[in-house]
Parts: sequence; structure tokens; C-alpha cells
Amino acid sequence: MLTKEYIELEDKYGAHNYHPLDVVIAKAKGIWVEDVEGKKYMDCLAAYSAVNQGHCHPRIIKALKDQADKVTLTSRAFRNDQLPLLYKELCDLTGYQMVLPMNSGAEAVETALKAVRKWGYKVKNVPESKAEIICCENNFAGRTISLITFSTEEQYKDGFGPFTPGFKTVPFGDAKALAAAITPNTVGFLVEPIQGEGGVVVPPDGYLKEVSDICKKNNVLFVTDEIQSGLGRSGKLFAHYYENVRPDVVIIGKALSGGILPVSAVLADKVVLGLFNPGDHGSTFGGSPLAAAVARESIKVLIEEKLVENSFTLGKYFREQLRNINSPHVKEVRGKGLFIGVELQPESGGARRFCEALMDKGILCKETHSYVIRFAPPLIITKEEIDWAVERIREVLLMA
Ligand code: IF1
Repeated sequence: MLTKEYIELEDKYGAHNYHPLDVVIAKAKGIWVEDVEGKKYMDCLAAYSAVNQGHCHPRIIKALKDQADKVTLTSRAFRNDQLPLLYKELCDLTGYQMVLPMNSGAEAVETALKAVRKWGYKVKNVPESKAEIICCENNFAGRTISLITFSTEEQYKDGFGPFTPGFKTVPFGDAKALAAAITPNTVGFLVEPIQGEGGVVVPPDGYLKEVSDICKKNNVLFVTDEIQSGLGRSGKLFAHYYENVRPDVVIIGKALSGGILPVSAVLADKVVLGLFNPGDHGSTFGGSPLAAAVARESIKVLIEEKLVENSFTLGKYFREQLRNINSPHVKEVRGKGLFIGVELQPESGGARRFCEALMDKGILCKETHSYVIRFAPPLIITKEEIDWAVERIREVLLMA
């Protein structure tokens, strides 16, 4: 079947909730993907940072297959021999005392919000149903009704109300606005240390430290959504490491499975996650032996292959090379590690046409909003491969 035929089928039978580039991928290895007609592309999106370890990493695929031959799902009604090891390894790696596993990122954010509310009622003693959680403008947390409640992107909410009470938003990067928004009923502050969907927005230096201090002072839980920025993407294990803060709650997903299957988790100490009692929360698939085995290997690959360090070093190099392109279209090149956004000038006609031109040259990436091109390749990328990409990106950014 040809590309065109796959697209016709997809458009005829699938809900049109996406507008993908017209490339139909049939296989992938490392940083490269191949379409149904055999054309190869460098993947500079890495499935929104889920494929940090590279596509079909041989060690992770082996862990998947080995575990699939043993047992895939027990449900949490019974125990399995992989989950406890994942718990221990995650806690050793991150320094938190407890883990709560889920599947998608959205579920993990929901789980963190439930944990924060529970803490608000049981520990902070906020009156019943009065808990408030503060989020940031321009956030992205997932697509559930509660999460879109505090989205500031109209499209994500349009037609989906009524929404969930108990949330408010303050400008991202403005610590004073957070301080001003806190009331005695505020239980948590949820923030992406670098906003992904928002356009790879890095907050001002010192922001995370300041909001962490404000949360501490006001007895508010500080929650970082590291689903996209975490696990090496930003050049550190967690993007909040840049400011030496220790959030009360950290949410991870995406690359926790190397992009093999949905695995997410909430990390926190006993004071928070210890408040969950049997029956309070759960998931059929969350914490399955298959997910746990895959996550264990994905973390080992990340550490043993020094992908966090590679992201730091090559991310810096990639940004420098992009900044050297003297294009009239580029307003700003920003990011940390291999989490890079190129913001275009308003008069440049939007990012989509640049992404399409890059695709023609063999590079896959995606616009975020209409005016930012995001470059976030798998963290296994090499300097030579970045040089190869930059050559092509230069040609595209210098087009009319
Ligand atoms: C889509 C964006 C990326 C996330 C953060 C939670 C979630 C995400 C910080 C939810 C998910 C995704 C979802 C995907 C596109 C994508 C995305 F452009 F929308 F923002 F990555 F940049 N927190 N991000 O970034 O995780 O439930 O999807 O596993 O919705 O189209 P999920």
C-alpha cells in the first residue's frame, strides 16, 4: 500500500483529532524512522520525548520480549515480581521514598493532583471540598476533563465543559504572582520546569528556587510535571535539578518506558503518597509486570549509556549551531539539553511550512503553537548526526 492509501483510510475511519505530517512510518531504529515507501528520516521529535533512548532500543525490546514470555499483567489484586524492583530502583535513583505507577502522563498528573488534595485535607486540614491547586498559564498536563479545566488554550476546552472546580492559573515565570494567589486553602502548585507545549519556554533563572521557597513558606506542596522535561531531556535527570530544588511531588511518564508502552509514575515521600489507602486509587494496567520490566530497563539504559550527559553536551552544541544560522525568520533559539525550540518571526508564515520543508529533506519535527519549531531528537544522537541535521535545517531556515 502507498502513503496516499494509508492516509485515505486514516482520514475516512479515524477521528480527526490530529493533523499529522503526511509521512506513514513503518519502522524505526535509533534516531531514524522509515516510511512505507522506504524513505528514511531523522526523528527530531522522538514521540514528544517518549523515545529518549532511541526507537526500538535493543536492550529495552529484549526486556519487553523476555517479560512478555513470562507474565504481562496480574492486576494489582495480586503482586508481581517486577514492580517492587522498579519501585526500589526509582527511589534509589531519585531520592524519593515512594512511587505510584500509572500508564499515561495525564493519569499520573491526575494521580498527583489527587495526592495533593488528600494531603490538603488529611495533613494541612483544609475544610472539606475547599482545596485549591495553582497551575501556570500556557501549561500542558493532558487531555482529561480535570486537566483541561486549567488549560489556558481555548481549543483544548472548547465544547468539553462543565469543568472541575478547585484550580486557578498564574503567569508562568512569575513567582510574585504565585505568592499573591496562595490562600489558606491552597494545597499545591503544579508546574512544568520547562513548558513543552507552551513552546519550549524556559522560565527566568531562579524561578524554580523562588516558587519552591514560596511553597515551603506557605505549606503548599510543590509539584513538578517532568513528564516531558524529565529523564534526561533537559540535560539533567530532571529539569528542576538546574536550580537545586527538591519538589514534594515529581511526575514522570513518556521516556520512563523508552516509548515502548505507556508507563508513568508519581514520586513523593511517605507524607504524601503514604496517605493512599487500599481502594483509594488504582488502575488495571498501572504497575503491570510488563510495564515494570520495560521501565526498569529503560532507566538502566538512560543511566548506563550516559544519555543525560549526552543531552546536556550535545544540546548545547545543537543550540549553538542553530544560533549560527543567520536566518531572517528566527526570533529566538532556546531550550536546555536536547529540548530545543526555535521561535520564528510573526511574519514568517508559521512553523508548519518549515516542518514540511524539513520533512522533504529527511528530518521529522513538529511545530508547537503555530510559531515554534521543536527539535527534540532521541538522546542517543551523535555530534555528526547533529551536523547532518543542521546542514538541512540551515537550508530550510534560509528559504524565502
Ligand atoms: C498530545 C504537547 C508534547 C506533557 C506534560 C503531561 C502530558 C504531556 C508536560 C500528558 C503530554 C503530549 C501529549 C500529546 C502531545 C504532547 C505534547 F505538544 F501537547 F505538549 F509532548 F509537547 N504533561 N504531552 O507534555 O501525557 O497523557 O499524553 O501521556 O496530547 O497530542 P500523556
